[in-house]
Amino acid sequence: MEEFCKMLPKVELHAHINGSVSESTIEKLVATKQKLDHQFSFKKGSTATLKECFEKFRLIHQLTDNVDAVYQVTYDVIQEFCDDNVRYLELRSTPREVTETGMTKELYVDAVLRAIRDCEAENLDIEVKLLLAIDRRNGVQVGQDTVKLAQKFRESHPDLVVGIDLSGDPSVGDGRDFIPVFKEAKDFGLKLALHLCEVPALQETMDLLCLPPDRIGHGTCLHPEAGGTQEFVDTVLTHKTPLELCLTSNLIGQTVPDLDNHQFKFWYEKQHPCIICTDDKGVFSTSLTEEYQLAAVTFDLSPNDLWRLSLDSMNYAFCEEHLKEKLREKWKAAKPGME
Ligand code: 6MZ
Repeated sequence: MEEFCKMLPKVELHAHINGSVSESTIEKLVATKQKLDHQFSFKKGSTATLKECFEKFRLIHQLTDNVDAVYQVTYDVIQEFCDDNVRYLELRSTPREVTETGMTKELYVDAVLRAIRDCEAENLDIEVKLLLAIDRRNGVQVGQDTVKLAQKFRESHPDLVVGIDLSGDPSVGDGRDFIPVFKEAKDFGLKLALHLCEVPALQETMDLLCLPPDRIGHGTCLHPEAGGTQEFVDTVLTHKTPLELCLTSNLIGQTVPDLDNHQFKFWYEKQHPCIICTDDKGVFSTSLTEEYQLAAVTFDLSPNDLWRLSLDSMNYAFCEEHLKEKLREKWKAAKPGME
């Protein structure tokens, strides 16, 4: 099964750049700093609180405080996903400014896009797109600025900048405050991938679900057994909003009690669009191959089921239909006879 999951062409639709940074990239970056001696990722099988997960991002951000580091991380993350046979990758990242190093948010996004373009120029067997992330901790004005930035870079890179993400500590703020910002993004043709109900959030969820977003990140607590409501479930089913599901992330962050009770089962049994993703492959010491393996073992999925899950994920990508069509050929070539 391990070999099958590795060779399977895969689609990654939920990967935060700074959470995806590998140990080898960390080593390169630490070498440029003095006196940084931290544990940047969780060991396999460990658990943490979500607060502790967010503390890791803060540490990594100290390493990626300049454009060279942002470029390096993005470049390495793309290469690593490609080595893992990910053939279509949507990265997301929160533009950051750091006065001491002269990094502005524009320079941040520029560094990410340069890394994507450089990988493209190397003819890697992977297609990469970018979503700009709004960190809910930073408030609506920053959200507004992020959408403006996305609009600007979409004009110069229409083939790369495809959407907006809402992420950050789910226990902070009210997602409803961002609704006008999301509507503006949508009007401009940007897609919406929103972290929703990663923890129980009865107040904001319904209004955000009704936008509707183009995809939901996690949705851990949407269904009644996990603290959600039947109304949430019905709304997601009505809109057919795909779910980006990250098993190891939810397990380590303890937003699910155990994998048997992961929301994947609930939605997959309803034949609802489910996409297996890594979230933060560096911080959670995983890979997309491992996430597929974990899904196979936990939910008793056959190679044919996995092949179908992976191929169907292409349907929910934020790219042009002709690119999806072209990429689907890779699945047919990888496993003839599977339908
Ligand atoms: C919510 C998350 C997250 O943007 O600096 N992020 N937000 N829930 C999660 N589940 C564990 N994992 C990552 O990548 C790091 C940022 O992504 C968001 C957080 O805002 C984090 O600071 P970038 O590339």
